[in-house]
Parts: sequence; C-alpha cells; structure tokens
Amino acid sequence: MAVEKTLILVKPDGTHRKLTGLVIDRLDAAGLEMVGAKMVSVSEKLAREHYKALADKPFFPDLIKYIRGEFHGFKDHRVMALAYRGENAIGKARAVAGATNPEHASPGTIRGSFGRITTTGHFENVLHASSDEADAEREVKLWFRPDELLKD
Ligand code: DAT
Ligand code: MG
Repeated sequence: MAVEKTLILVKPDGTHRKLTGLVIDRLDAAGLEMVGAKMVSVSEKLAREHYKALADKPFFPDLIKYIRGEFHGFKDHRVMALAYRGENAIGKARAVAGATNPEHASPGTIRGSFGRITTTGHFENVLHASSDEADAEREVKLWFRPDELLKD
C-alpha cells in the first residue's frame, strides 16, 4: 500500500462544537502522522477553489457559506486545516470521517456520531477528508505552502 498525504479540514460546525480534538484523536488512533496543522480564515476564493468540482451543484453557494463559517456566526471564517501522511492515508481518513450524508454515516464514525442535517436541510458533517489521490495532492497544495509541511 502506498504512503499518501491527505487533507483534513475541521469545518466550522466542528470547530464551533469543540470537535477539533476529537478529530485529531481519531486520526492519531488510525495510525496517521500529522505533517501540517493551522487555523485558516477561509477566503471566498479559497472556498471556491477547494470546492470547484461541485460548482454546478445546487448546494454550491451554501457550501461556500458553510466552509467560511457564515452559518456558525464566525467573523473570522475559521477552519482547522490538517495534513496527514501514512499508508493508505486517504482511505483511512475517509473511514474515520464516515459517509458524506450524516444520516448514512455509520455509528462510530465522526460524521455518524456528530454530523447532522439541519432543519434548513444543510449537511453539517464536521470535517472534510480528501477523496482520492488526485484530490489529495491538489488540496494539500491548495491549503499548505511547502514550508508549512514536515518533510517526507
Ligand atoms: P465528501 O465531503 O464526503 O468528500 P463531496 O465531496 O461529494 O463529499 O461533497 C462535499 C460537501 O458538499 C459535503 O461534505 C457536504 C456537501 N454535500 C455533498 N452532497 C450534498 C448533497 N446531496 N446535499 C447537500 N450537501 C451536500
Ligand atoms: Mg469530496
């Protein structure tokens, strides 16, 4: 199995509900190594670039508001960005996260335990985890400068 890097974002619902530590703990327990970590004030540009593959979805405008913390009252758009490295890191992090739709996520996954669909119909699924190698490479580069990551 290849050694991979992957991007995790603790989204504004996760930081708002004090789940950052839990996310880090679960990723530690999955045997992944943290190689980058920072709080980020998410610009509109960064949000749109991050989610560009979903630009044609009806929920895209709300996705941008959500990742920028606008649903959670943050003035400074805070998200915790984490980069992890390890064997099969992408798959392991996705397994820790659980299914995209919190109603379908297995109990014991972060989304299964703590995600919700709000009364306004928005998915709040606590974290982002890169979905495949191409996405992971693009996303780690988008959120971290090379000098912000531990060397391989
Ligand atoms: P994932 O975050 O599991 O990689 P994705 O990349 O398909 O899922 O979608 C990105 C985010 O968009 C997801 O975390 C929540 C939101 N989203 C996806 N599908 C949705 C849907 N059908 N309705 C509402 N929000 C959705
Ligand atoms: Mg995705």
